[in-house]
Amino acid sequence: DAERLFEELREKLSPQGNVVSAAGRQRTIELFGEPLTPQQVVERICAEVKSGGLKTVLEYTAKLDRKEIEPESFRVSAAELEEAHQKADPTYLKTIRQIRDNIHEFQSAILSRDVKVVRDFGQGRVELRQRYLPMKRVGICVPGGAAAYPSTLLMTAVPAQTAGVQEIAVVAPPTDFGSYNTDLLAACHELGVTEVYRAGGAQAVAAMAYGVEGLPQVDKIVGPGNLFVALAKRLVFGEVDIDSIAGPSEVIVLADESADPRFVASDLISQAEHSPGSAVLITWHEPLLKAVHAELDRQLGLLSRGDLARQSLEDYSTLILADSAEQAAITTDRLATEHLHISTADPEAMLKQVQNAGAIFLGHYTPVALGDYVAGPSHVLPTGGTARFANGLCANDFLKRSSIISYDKAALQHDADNVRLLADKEGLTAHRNSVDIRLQD
Ligand code: HSO
Ligand code: ZN
Repeated sequence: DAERLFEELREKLSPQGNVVSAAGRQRTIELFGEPLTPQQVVERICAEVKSGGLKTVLEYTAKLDRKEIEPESFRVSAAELEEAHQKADPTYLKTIRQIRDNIHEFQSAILSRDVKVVRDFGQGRVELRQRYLPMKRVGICVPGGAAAYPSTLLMTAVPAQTAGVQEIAVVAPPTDFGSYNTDLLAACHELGVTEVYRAGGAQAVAAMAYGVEGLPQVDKIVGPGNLFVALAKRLVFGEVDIDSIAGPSEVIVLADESADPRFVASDLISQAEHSPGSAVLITWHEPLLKAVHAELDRQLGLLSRGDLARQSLEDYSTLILADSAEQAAITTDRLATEHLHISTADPEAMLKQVQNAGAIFLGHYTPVALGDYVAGPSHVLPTGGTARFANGLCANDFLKRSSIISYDKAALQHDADNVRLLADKEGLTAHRNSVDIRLQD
């Protein structure tokens, strides 16, 4: 039946499934001389880092990342950051600055601003406010397993800076794609990010969540990572805040007869090349589906990561022929994808029909890569069907808010009976008394 088919589809499309619900179903790993689930491995690493500190982080780095790091070189030195910046291609640095400005422009436009509500009772006056302040210290995970991701640094650090976060700590695995990547280090220097640490996986998350020698505890941990990073973030939540838990990249392209099959195929492959990545075409125009199929094959043969992308397309992707645009919209909504590309003649009309998607790209000239790299909204987005309830990262995620309440005596008088009544209902006489005592005379 339709429901079963849908569940199967969802299962197929998610390389990790929803990270949270899939954690229990992952294969066990032989790691400490016994078979452990990823969840158990992460629990163990986090507990040990909490008690053992930096020494334990470095032990796990040696064991899991096969990299011996001395305590002195855990943090990337200022000289290293400067040197990477100095040697970097000036055009690259200029691009970093332009993208930073784009991100900053959008993120400051959406930044929550303080709100004040005044309630005037003739004599009495109530002032209610909401005040936003930035978090003090934030930790960012930059992945570095399968490819280098300076873009992820931009898409996390710049929103934090826009919010006014003063201290930003970046962790990246000790690989050539991670914290030994000179493009990444140069970008850190360009953005004024001075704290970069060589660690990845659960041990890096635990280090930031609990604090270790040389790396003080952060208030919030954000950024993508593999299953171990995701599970560790979930584990330390409560000790610190986290962003939503992002799994592998996904895209749905909704396309009608106006779409160019070459464009559509290129968008599908571009998310599949993240490897793993999931790419879905939904169309109600059969000739397009066939043309995209042929075009996928042609383009995969031409691309350097074509084989990786082909694997993702085989494992986690599908081309769907819908009965109608309406049906396509319903399926899209149920999959609640990370990226939705609406490649139709009237994308605004389709946009109205879809509610669940992390980021939505309109029209034939807005490939997802624009959002991945330059546009301004963060590319850290909800995956695995979580766009049903979760949001992409933005500057507001680095703010905390306080409500501020202020009454004068006449206003207290005005609301006193309502307080008394509820205090009586709850039997909390001291609550009632705190009002009575002020209004006695
Ligand atoms: N598509 C990824 C972000 C990214 N793309 C980084 C290229 N570099 C997020 O889903
Ligand atoms: Zn991407």
